[in-house]
Amino acid sequence: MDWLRIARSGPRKKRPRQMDASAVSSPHNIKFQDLVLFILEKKMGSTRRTFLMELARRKGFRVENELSESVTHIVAENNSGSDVLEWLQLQKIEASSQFELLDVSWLIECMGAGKPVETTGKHQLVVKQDCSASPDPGHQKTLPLAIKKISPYACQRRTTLNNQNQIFTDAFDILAENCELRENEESYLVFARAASVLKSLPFTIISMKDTEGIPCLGDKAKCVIEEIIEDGESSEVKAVLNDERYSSFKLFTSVFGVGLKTSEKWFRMGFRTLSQIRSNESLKLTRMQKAGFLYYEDLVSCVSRAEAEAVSVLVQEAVWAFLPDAFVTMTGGFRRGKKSGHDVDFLITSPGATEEEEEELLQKVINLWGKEGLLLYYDLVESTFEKLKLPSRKVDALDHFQKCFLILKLPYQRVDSGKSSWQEGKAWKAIRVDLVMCPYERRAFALLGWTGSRQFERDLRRYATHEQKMILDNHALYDKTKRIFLPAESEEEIFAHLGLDYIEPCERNA
Ligand code: DCT
Ligand code: MG
Repeated sequence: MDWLRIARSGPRKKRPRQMDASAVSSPHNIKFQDLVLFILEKKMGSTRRTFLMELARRKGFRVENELSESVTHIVAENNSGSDVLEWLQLQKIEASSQFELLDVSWLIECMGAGKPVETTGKHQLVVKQDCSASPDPGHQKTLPLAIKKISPYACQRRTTLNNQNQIFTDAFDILAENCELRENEESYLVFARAASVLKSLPFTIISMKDTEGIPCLGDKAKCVIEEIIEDGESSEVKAVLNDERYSSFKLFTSVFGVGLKTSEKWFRMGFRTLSQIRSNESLKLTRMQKAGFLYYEDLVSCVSRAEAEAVSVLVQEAVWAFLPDAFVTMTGGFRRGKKSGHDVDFLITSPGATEEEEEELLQKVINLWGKEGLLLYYDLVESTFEKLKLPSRKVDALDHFQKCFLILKLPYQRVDSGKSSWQEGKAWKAIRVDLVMCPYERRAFALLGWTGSRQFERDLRRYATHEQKMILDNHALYDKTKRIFLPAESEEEIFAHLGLDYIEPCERNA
């Protein structure tokens, strides 16, 4: 131990404490070889740090004087996760190092137990980002990501489903939704971006100090956070939840085929419940809305992963009956690792199909399901795709591929599990399915676009435009400076063209 250094950095007035001679001279036996501790002096003070280091060493722990590559556990006291991250940033440690950031309570428990105790959420100042949905453990991202400056673009952040700030993000999601229903785009973005950045944080915000240096948090967003920290809830969110217009719009738009315009009309007509609408015979409903009401209960209950997998088999069977070489990929939320969703999205593409075969596939699949009695509703939208057209500059523009919005009748016996959500005496469940057919050479762009999340896609396009002078949409990437299209065979290539680190689908839950 470097006693000289510690004695110098200790309080001036007091003399260095008299140490047990054996503790100073004899090296302690290291019992726990797998752990290398470093105790942060900041806010703890040197006296207490020295005491804890000595105690831990006596108990058989290896404790380093300096932060180094070999450290596995950093222990801090009176520091929040962001305090420690800020301090670490100044240390310029190698980004490859991996360690846990723990509160001193963990060390105290270890001292009591005389051995390392398991690190749990209550000890962790910064929790490792969970990438459980990724099949490749080599892609696990740990702490150093958080040390890097947080980007204002969602496509430069890794956002898993392990949300450490749900109390805040739930509030922002409600506020954003309310703005969206009121068609207030500007405020929608304020709240949606705040929710998105908080979902990416590897630590929980516990005080306003933790919000320092986090982008996308303006005064409006900070006020909401502060209120939740102080009172446990936001008065603005409470007001939205009690607002008649908000609850009516939420209810109306939960019907398949009902958008903002229809909701507005029904609200103005004085309707407040779905049964009022159902029983009013003078209302003209579209074919889509009729299906929406008919299968309402099934469609509002979320699609489970087991149900999505069963639908996937149905889609593959039907597609391969006509194009055996076709790739059928589940996209949307399920590709990002979500356990449930409001629909199941698929991208279909075939390397060997002629243009004609490609064009006819979805109609053939629909006809087959029709014959099999599996088709409850469909809307086939023809392709308006043109090879040489520049990508769309609109962030929210729908793509031009041929697609089909369906309601499928998923037979009960095709699902492995999740039977609890099924109604008694009914042998099937209505499921919303989206099929997209794209030309083979555009599959990487289509896959990237249909994987989402919405915020991730929005920021990818914003990033392309503002940081790279490129235009990206679901069909292509165009370099405005070089005036060329940049082709891509994979999502990785698109990220590389954009100068971005690759982000796994399970890290795109922005
Ligand atoms: N998408 C997009 N812009 C939109 C709508 C969708 O970029 N305006 C992309 C992102 C996700 C993908 O298409 C599928 O859309 P949804 O099914 O609406 O979203 P999801 O992420 O799959 O969510 P859910 O679980 O609710 O289906
Ligand atoms: Mg979806």
